[in-house]
Amino acid sequence: MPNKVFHPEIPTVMSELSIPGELITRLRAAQRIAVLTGAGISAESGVPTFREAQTGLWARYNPEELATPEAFQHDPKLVWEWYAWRQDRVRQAEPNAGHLALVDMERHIAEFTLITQNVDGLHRRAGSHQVLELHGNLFRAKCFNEDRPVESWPDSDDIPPRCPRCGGLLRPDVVWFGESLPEAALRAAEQAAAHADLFFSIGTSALVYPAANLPLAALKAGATVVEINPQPTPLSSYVTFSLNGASGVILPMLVAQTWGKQRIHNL
Ligand code: BV8
Repeated sequence: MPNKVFHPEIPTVMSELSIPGELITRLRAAQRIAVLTGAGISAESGVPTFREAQTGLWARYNPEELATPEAFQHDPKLVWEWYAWRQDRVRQAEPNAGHLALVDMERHIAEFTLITQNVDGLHRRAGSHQVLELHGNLFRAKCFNEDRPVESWPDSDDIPPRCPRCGGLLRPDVVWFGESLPEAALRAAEQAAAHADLFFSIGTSALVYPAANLPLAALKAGATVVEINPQPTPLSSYVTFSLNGASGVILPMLVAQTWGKQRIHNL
């Protein structure tokens, strides 16, 4: 398969069987890589993406309306149960080959930063270490009144449960629309984007800010930006390389063609 001719001004689209040679060359030379992931990287683990049609009981709700403080104040039980349903979906899921390929990539790169919008914790379960969770984590709870984490609470029939300190309602420790992102995580993500040789945007619709600013900031700072997504996004026309496909297929291929076959993970 002849290598694709590389036109820097035109995103290079991956041929169905191989990663563009120019990208492999840049990967092998890279010292600093930053990766931003979205719900798409967990799709092959069976975890529904954030905007795809919700199933069953939740089909009639719009996630962007549920993931807000207003929705929680209006119907705390509904919102708490939506997150409990998502927790169950994630508990039944395993990290997929895409998550594991990022664990392999981390081993080859001097400075590797994994930034995720996902709240499912699958990158850590896959074995990634330095993970910046921009939007929090499904499996952590905090007090709605105090805005402070709550590690455990007494069994009760209350839905949502109550804060053992002040009796206020517990809520998921995730960032809802209209809420600020964790400052330290966002600052570290912005630093990683500003200094990366290569920036990957993987499995995200690139619609949600400030996360969606990160690949653009990397591009502005002179990084090679690579998008991995079966669908085009608002970012697609700006990136250096556009790899159209599933991250669970493309990432293992990219790691194998760049650094050779990886040890087989006990998936
Ligand atoms: C903020 C956590 C400052 C909860 C999420 C009005 C007031 C305030 C702010 C705003 C406003 N109007 C706009 C904003 C900004 C707003 C925003 O960006 N809105 C958008 C919709 C326009 N942002 C905010 O509110 C942020 N905070 O700005 O604070 C502030 C504060 C106060 C007042 C003013 C300003 C907070 C944003 C965080 C929201 N929380 N999640 C939860 O999960 O329940 S965001 C939510 O979207 C998820 O976290 C998700 O991760 C994120 C992004 O979605 P994606 O991950 O991209 O998922 P999606 O389903 O969209 O796409 C999946 C992609 O995968 C697709 O492209 C698909 O093609 C691809 N795919 C599918 N299969 C595969 C695949 N890819 C690869 N392989 C596959 N196999």
